[in-house]
Amino acid sequence: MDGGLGLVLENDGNGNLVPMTARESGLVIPEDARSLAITDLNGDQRPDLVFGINDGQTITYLNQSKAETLVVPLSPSDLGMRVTLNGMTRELTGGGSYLAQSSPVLVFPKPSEKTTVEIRRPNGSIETVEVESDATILNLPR
Ligand SMILES: [Ca+2]
Repeated sequence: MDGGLGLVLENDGNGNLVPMTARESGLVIPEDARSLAITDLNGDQRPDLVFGINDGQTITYLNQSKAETLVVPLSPSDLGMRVTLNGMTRELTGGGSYLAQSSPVLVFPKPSEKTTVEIRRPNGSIETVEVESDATILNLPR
């Protein structure tokens, strides 16, 4: 996002990030992008992208995936919380983008069977909770 088209990195499944061409990613931001926030704009439980443009209008990309998700709604006071589901870890972060902030929601692929989720809270405590296979939202115990 330095005045070019931007760059999307795809995880190859082995922990390596591989650059995608604009044609492959479908993302083209031809203007002077300054920020990126991730949030669910249309309430379909799939994260959408919101680009802030320097001296220009916001550009949004709605997620076109049909994949089902499990969302974990958090609050800004949960910054630093890590949630691990089926070997995939998500962490709630703050800042990192100019005058923009992503939603405090973690999104995972929907598990195909009942599974255990590990929660690492900002104070270092670790706990586990069970998630049913048909769950689409996981509200963590407070
Ligand atoms: Ca969405």
